[in-house]
Amino acid sequence: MKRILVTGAVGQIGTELVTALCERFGHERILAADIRGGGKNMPGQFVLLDCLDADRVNQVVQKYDVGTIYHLAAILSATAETKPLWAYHVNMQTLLHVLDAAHKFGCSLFVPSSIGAFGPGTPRDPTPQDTIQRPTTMYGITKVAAELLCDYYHTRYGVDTRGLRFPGLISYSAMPGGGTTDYAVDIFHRALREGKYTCFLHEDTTLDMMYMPDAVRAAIELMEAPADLLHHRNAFNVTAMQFCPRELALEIQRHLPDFEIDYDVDPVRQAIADSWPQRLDDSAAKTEWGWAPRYGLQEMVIDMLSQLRKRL
Ligand code: NAD
Ligand code: AKB
Repeated sequence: MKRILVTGAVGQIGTELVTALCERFGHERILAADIRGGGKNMPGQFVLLDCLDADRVNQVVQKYDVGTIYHLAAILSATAETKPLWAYHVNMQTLLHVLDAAHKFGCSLFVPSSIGAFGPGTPRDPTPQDTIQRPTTMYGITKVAAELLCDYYHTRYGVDTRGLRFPGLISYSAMPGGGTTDYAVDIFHRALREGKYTCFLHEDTTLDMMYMPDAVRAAIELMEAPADLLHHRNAFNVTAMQFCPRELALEIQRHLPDFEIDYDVDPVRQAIADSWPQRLDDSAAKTEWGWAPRYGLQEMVIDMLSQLRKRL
């Protein structure tokens, strides 16, 4: 059986995707890879892989007989605004190398897009599946380009590329990697450790969000969906919940009544958040491959607090 390669596997999504793939397909079929070595304790096999090195990407795909790639290696929105040219280089070159390897070796390929692929000119609530995409961040520019490149490799070369536009993702296994929605993870750690949190977004900033078990399941379900059903194959809107920092804090206070939140708004991340959707219209994902979220705000908060209590 061919192997499944996850690039950027030590990150927020990869940590949980690798575990889910191991449970579903068996440890021997999963190859986790990252530029950092933190994956040595992950389930499955781990290799060091810098996706900026095209020869090494080809070598790994060939040597390990890879049939499917989940390409998660990337620079996220807030970090990208601090080093825009580097973020463009990393996000585009790593993708081109993986697309090329998928073409050469006949692999299926999952590439995540984001609510960051939209900009201030896009309707925010709801954001239609097919709409204006004029992002004002370097991250968003790379996400739109990635959606188009994946379409191109599918129509030009027949590569089985697929992708989801993820909202902000909330999880407990790994810390997020430099995004604008990271507050919605940090808040839980601070609430349990210190009983208070200073949020870098304004209290009323509503964004689209999803709990990681739904995100991981969505990626696997999309990769398993019959190809002939997928009209929007590389850029499906998916959504699960919408909230602002004030609403998330109130929900946490239902379980930790002494928890306090205050605000010290970071203008860079606030401007990014203000340009992003508040709610994606996920009707295409529902119709084309049966997407349905399982976690809303209340269920997510209960599970996050209980999982983090065990860990902290
Ligand atoms: P993350 O920052 O937590 O992880 C990214 C991983 O990529 C890191 O472990 C990093 O070491 C690795 N990496 C960076 N450069 C690399 C290179 N040259 N070669 C190999 N590995 C490299 O990110 P994440 O949150 O897991 O996101 C994964 C993907 O999902 C990204 O494309 C991101 O844009 C997308 N996404 C994430 C979210 C979210 O909320 N986490 C939302 C929407 C889309
Ligand atoms: C980020 O904030 O950069 C990510 C995303 C929504 O793409 N979490």
